[in-house]
Amino acid sequence: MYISLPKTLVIAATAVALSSISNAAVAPITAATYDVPIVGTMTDPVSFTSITVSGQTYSNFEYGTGIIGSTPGYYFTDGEDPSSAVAALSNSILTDGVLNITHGTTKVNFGRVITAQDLIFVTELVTSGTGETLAMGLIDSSGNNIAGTAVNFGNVGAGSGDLFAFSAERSTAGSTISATLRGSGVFLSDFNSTGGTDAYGIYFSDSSGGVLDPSVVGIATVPEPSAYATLASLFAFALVGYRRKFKA
Ligand SMILES: [Ca+2]
Ligand SMILES: [Ca+2]
Repeated sequence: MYISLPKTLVIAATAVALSSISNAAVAPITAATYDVPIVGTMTDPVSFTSITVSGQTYSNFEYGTGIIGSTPGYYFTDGEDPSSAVAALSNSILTDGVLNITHGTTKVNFGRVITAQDLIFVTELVTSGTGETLAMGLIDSSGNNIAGTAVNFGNVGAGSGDLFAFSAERSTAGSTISATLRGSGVFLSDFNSTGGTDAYGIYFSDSSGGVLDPSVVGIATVPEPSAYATLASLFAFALVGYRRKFKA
């Protein structure tokens, strides 16, 4: 026998399925928490413990290995001194990074296939205005650019406020930069295409020149709804046990 589901029920079920997939075009990091207290102008190393993008909070981060074609300068604060620009681009530290990267040759390889659930986020040192315009394409497992994937995402800090202020030193001149930090994130679906190849990372730059100064490039995974369900059921069991214990 053919059972026909009411149309409204089908629509409701579809809406639930779609709403569980969190996706966005380039979206700013609107809130964050850090591993050290953020007070005044920071001069010590700072890393994220969580970020919020498009209303979703992420706390599960992976960073990659920087690949730098040219030999740019880099920046860091008084409390840190990365060994190289590659080191500054490969770590979780927000207060060090690479200066004025070159288009198409600055990359980060995350060492695994990027999935539809991975938010790719980039933070940027800002010395004036609201940050630079971000261009990004995908790279394969060998670090080669995947043709046809690149897209211009617009201003890296559009719609957001500064995350915090910090005082950076240039590796080359030894001069100090007063800066703030902004950041944003994208999903695989936001790229022009995936090029039909597994993506392991990104190549990126300022879309209007070469003045993007990234401090961290990472991926943050959308929490699995099933993980929430498991946690919720564990919590329910624990609560039942707790109540029983007190009733006994
Ligand atoms: Ca860094
Ligand atoms: Ca900048």
